[in-house]
Amino acid sequence: MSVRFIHTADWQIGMKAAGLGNAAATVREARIHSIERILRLADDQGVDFLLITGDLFEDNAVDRLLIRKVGDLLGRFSRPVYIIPGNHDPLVPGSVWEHPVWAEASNITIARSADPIELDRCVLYPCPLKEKYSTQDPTAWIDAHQTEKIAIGLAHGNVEGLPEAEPDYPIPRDAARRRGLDFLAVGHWHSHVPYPDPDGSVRLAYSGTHETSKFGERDSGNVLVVEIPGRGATPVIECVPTGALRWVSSRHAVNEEGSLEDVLREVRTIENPEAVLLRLSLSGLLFTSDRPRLSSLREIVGTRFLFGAVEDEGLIPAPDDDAWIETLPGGPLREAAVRMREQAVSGSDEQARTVAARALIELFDLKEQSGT
Ligand SMILES: [Mn+2]
Repeated sequence: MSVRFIHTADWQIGMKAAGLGNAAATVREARIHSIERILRLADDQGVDFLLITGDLFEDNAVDRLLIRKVGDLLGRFSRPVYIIPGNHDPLVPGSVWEHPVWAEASNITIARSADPIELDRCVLYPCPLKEKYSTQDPTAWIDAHQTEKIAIGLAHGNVEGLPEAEPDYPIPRDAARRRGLDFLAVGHWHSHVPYPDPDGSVRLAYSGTHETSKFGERDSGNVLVVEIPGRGATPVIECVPTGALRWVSSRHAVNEEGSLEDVLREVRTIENPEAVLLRLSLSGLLFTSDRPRLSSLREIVGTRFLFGAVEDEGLIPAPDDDAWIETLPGGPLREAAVRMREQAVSGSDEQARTVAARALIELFDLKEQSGT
């Protein structure tokens, strides 16, 4: 008798999305719209239930209206939903889990204690978090070896081997086998990460967040549809994209005249820019003839995308390309430009070089605008 479910985590509802200006509201709303997409997927796939393994909310202080909104959304869903509190929304006095919406919805179970939940064809082993930090393995209490039904764990923490120094809620890499689980659904890491056993079967995985939450996430914006054919059988896992927004970090080192043209071309071909957050980092040499292209880039990135930022602090004026300085009127202005030029190329430290390069670029722009 198989069990089929959706594993998701880290919705981080109420996330501030700071530093994104006008795009922040859209980014926050997208996290709620993607929930609707997950519920439709659950219906299409005919799953038995939904597992949410922690950090459904950004923190315990989020707007109570948001809790009501998400609770109602899940409460209207036709299938059971099992939720564990994570380290962002731990089960503490005054937490989001005290809101009446959770008791109103008969299909939602907030796991408030580390006790098995026995269902028709499986047993769930939830590991709710009750504080923000801990050095304890949250799955340590589980012993499912004697269970005859399919055994599924729900946990939130850092699987051993992640590039994080702090031993915060550490989860052993072989926790599923060690505890006798057929599958251990883990939250906390925002990218999808499967942990294959030596035989290739995956019994422990991060689903990752359902909607990308920041730049640099490697494989986020998905849920996992998991089917376990029977007790001891290898889970069949499908990673399904659910995110609507794309966060693109693009780095370019430009060192030849005209190479900004390639960057422009790439930026112009990004599809659905209104659903893309773009961070474009430029480094290398800025040639006078490329200045209009840089202006075009700034204009396109700044207006066409949901959010766009051009980080061009790494650009310095090309050394052999300072003819424009000679066209400045003689006197203090030209002398200052010459000194900045020297600083930009051979300043004593990186900061001094960067500051001088910025000043020089701004001076050039001023010159262009004034037509001198
Ligand atoms: Mn977390």
